[in-house]
Amino acid sequence: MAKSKVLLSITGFNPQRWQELLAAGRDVVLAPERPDDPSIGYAVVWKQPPGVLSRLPNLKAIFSVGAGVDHILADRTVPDVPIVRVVADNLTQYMTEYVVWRVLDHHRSGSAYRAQQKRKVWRELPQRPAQDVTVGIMGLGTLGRASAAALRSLGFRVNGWSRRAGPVEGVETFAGEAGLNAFLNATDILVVLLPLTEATRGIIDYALLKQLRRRNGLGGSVLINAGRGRLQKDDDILRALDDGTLKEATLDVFEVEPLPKTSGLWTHRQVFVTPHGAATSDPNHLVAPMLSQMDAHDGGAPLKDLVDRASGY
Ligand code: NDP
Ligand code: OXD
Repeated sequence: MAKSKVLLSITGFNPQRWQELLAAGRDVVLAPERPDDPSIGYAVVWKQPPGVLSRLPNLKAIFSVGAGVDHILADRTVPDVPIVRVVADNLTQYMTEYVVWRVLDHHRSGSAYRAQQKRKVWRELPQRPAQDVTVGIMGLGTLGRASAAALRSLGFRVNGWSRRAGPVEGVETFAGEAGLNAFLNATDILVVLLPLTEATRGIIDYALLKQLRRRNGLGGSVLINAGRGRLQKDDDILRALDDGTLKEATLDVFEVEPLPKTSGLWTHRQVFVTPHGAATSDPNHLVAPMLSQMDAHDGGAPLKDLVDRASGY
């Protein structure tokens, strides 16, 4: 029997490589000729246009091109079929590199040295050992745990916050609303690796940033957000930077993407901006496992890395 087709629906970047690689395993449809095309069994999507999945009668599962799935669930018409997200060593490695890079850069006064270099200033800045610094990670999932392990191996103290309580080796863990303030009060560098859900939208606001620890010698607390932009309030971050609540921030994600040219975050001297590229989804690493899952599922195997629709991640 012929394999069912894959609908590839990607907005915001070129789907060509995804299409080429998927076509090695199944027929690929970029836009169905009919919204109720019965030959489509799977969809591979990033920010699909609303409604594009809603009437496919034989859709068996939706594959997200990323680890996050808020871009899929934003479309209220998404049918009630399983959603598979990306859990892959390659993506985890990229995110771990990003988090370690940004934590070390803040920790080792990267922005101050870059400013000194511009003025040809030869002046050594104070150092403190990593053991004196606590990195608090919001979101202790696949990506948060990997970053925690890498930071621990460098000597940082690592705390983590998640929805449900549970132990993580070498990490002091906090959970839920009840644990949030204690977690923040013990955090010097805050790393955000949460999914965007109804419960997390806008969580990184001024009041939350005010709870971070500001210890003498460290020069203030630091925010690193590589989760999702709508977890944060851009204006609250600017306010916190301007009144000294925050010393510096690294932001990979923003309320509106691409970050509008008018945003004060672009030019703020205490802000480091990257264009939602902390961990790129690389089709060369991700398509083969997707095709294998589709074949295995057609043969009766359960899907892996499923999203819990009720929790939104
Ligand atoms: P996971 O689903 O593995 O982990 C999510 C973590 O967030 C879990 O620890 C979960 O808690 C916690 N969490 C969820 N909701 C809440 C809540 N309401 N309160 C407290 N904690 C909560 O996701 P990943 O680690 O794989 O990815 C995390 C996010 O990173 C993605 O959703 C995506 O938005 C973002 N991302 C960004 C990229 C970029 O390039 N900038 C690239 C890849 C991902 P619990 O453990 O209790 O379930
Ligand atoms: C993801 C992303 O969710 O790249 O994987 O943002």
